Amino acid sequence: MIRQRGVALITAMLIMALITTLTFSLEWDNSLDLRRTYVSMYREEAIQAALGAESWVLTILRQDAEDSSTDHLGEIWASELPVLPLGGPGDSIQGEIYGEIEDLQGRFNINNLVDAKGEVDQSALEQFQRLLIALGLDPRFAGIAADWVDADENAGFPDGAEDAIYTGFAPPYRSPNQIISSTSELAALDGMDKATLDVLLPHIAALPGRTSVNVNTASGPVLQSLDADMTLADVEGLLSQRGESGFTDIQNTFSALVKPEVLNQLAETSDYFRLKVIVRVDTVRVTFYSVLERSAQGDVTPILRSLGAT
Ligand SMILES: [Ca+2]
Ligand SMILES: [Ca+2]
Repeated sequence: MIRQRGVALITAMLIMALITTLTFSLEWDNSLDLRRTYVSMYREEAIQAALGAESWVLTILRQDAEDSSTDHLGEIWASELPVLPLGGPGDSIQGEIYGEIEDLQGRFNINNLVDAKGEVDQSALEQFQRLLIALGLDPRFAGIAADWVDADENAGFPDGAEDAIYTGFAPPYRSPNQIISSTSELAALDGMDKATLDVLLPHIAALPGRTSVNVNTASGPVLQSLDADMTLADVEGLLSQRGESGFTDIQNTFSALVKPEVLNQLAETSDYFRLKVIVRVDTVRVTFYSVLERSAQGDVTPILRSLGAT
């Protein structure tokens, strides 16, 4: 009898313990659910705020096209957007939004590596090699990137990589053999590593079709890539000459520094910009990117939006 009662007691204690664990676990799940709901709500609010900033930026770029005939770093769009608080003093949710606009034509356009027929453009290939060297990176990546976007399946020589290489990787993949819409694709290039990509990415863009370089906004290494004989002193001279308001006469300034076929591809205006917005709502942070295309008539349209890490 005593023995049986003992068993009953132990069973009761076990059931109690189980119920307690179950309750605790339910409460934990509930609080996780609640947290998940808040996070997805805040994330949605952050994206809406970023879209609001984007439409504001469209009007800035539209207005810029009306007000000026060139694009340079002294213009309103080039200044960092002010940090704006989200939510008033009494609101329980606090956050802020800030961002910047960058001229993508101040960068080397990866899609310039091929012509309209999808064949490698030798002069762009050499320019990309010079950019890699100016950045202290391996110039072999120029030929490997050219193979990535060129239409054929013949690996370039001496530097190249086509599907014969990529299909041997684990997991295997194929090169697109066409122009790309995101420079992050270059992470897949044969031999590419994060350290190289981190140095390269701020100086390259992937724009729809071939574009000219806006020398008013180009980085030092991009200016240096314009000619094999361009020295660091030349680049420093150019940067100090252009100051914040850009070059007054690019033909005159560059004709002695670059070859005539490169001179033809230089510009002092831009059609492509990238907006980066960082929004914080409570503990949720969202980084929003939008590539903006401005037409000859001054209309501005978002052509590629993405969310990324800060
Ligand atoms: Ca302008
Ligand atoms: Ca190819």
